[in-house]
Amino acid sequence: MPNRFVNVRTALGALALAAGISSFGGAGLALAADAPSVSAQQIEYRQAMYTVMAGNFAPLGAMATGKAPFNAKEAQKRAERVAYISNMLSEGFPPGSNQAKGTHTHAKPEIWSNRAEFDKLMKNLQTETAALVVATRTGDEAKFKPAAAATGKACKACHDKFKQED
Ligand code: ASC
Repeated sequence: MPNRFVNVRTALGALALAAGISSFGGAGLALAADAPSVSAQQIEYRQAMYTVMAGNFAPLGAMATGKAPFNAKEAQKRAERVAYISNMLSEGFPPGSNQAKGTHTHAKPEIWSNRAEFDKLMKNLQTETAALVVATRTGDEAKFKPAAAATGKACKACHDKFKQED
């Protein structure tokens, strides 16, 4: 589990102790009820990663499909971000973060019940985004286009299986 979530809980516990209240006491309960649950934070964290992912893949998609002119420097910058984030995504799906009260998630339960397949598709994304970085470093549009298309395919393969589109 990523440390930042553990730390929030630890920090709340320390706060409750410092105030001299039991976690079963009224004030302790109020504190716990006001704080977002650990899994709600995890869901928000992974959604934030996908937002940044999409924000950086969009200009790549536009260049790859001719909706925007090819800009080698821009393509490389965006590709590096997409590759970096693709290596962080898996940590957004720790055990027990399937659902949380008050938070909408698009993550299907199969992510946790068929983790090997999810991990395989995630690894594929990492492979394709790494290849996209290599392609953009050449500055060659002809190398960029198929690599961007392959990355889009890797995104879609996982969405088709594990993302609820509602
Ligand atoms: C995007 C975006 C996605 C992917 C996917 C690729 O720009 O937001 O989720 O590309 O549509 O197939």
